[in-house]
Amino acid sequence: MSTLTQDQVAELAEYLETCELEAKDAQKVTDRYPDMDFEDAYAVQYAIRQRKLDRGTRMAGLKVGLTSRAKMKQMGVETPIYGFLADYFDRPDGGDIETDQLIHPKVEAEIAFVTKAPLKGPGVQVGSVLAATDFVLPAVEIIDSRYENFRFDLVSVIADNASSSRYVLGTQVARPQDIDMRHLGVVMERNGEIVELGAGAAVLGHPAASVALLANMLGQRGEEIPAGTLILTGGVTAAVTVNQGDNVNVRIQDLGSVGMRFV
Ligand code: OOG
Ligand code: MG
Repeated sequence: MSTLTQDQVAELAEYLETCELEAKDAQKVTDRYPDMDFEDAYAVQYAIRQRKLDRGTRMAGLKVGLTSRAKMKQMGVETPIYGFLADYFDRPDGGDIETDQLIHPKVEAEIAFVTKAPLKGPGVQVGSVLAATDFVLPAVEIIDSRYENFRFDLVSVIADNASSSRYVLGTQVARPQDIDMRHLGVVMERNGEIVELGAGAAVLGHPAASVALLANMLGQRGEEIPAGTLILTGGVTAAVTVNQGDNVNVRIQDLGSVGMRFV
């Protein structure tokens, strides 16, 4: 079911995307349209993606969010969601993140996948994901909800492209058969101090389950995850607030580290 007209979807997409591009707070979309449902929310997200494509922005991959208990508890929502990664979200390992382009960034330690074969739900499981995975690598996602104080409901955050804003990938990759992703230790440091700890299994029992979930959710729309897709599987731990001047480093066992400076 959907409740919004095409004009309302287009108007919300323009509104939220402008807030993203200008780094300013947005009013929750459900304040304006309390009856909006998931279908409306994804319609707004896809309309934001189309606005970027029409402007010549390329898509760099997909992300799944709210896949660990730590993240669900922190945000007060219990259902995983997905969003897209645009080319200009990408920052190099060891590089700078310009805080004046963001509202109130937080960092998340994540395990990223790159596929080598298409995945199409329903029925995708951990085993089929591992067989279709080229390699995995460590990642930090920088999320920046356009909503004040990151206070949102599920519909509002889906419309806001799951708070996506930047991401940094590590440069060391591993083949899925060479590592046990459930048992990978994850350590996040801010300015040299440990702020979060976790293990791969925090993400839906196995990070590949997050990719399976994504394939199955997209399958409901008749879409697939194409070969060669980058997928961020979701924060292993709670997200950590960062400010200008902070250095962040995430180490993932067997996958090396990834770091960035907030300038
Ligand atoms: C929504 C995005 C969550 C993750 O990895 O769980 C996310 C948010 O918490 O603002 O990217
Ligand atoms: Mg994330």
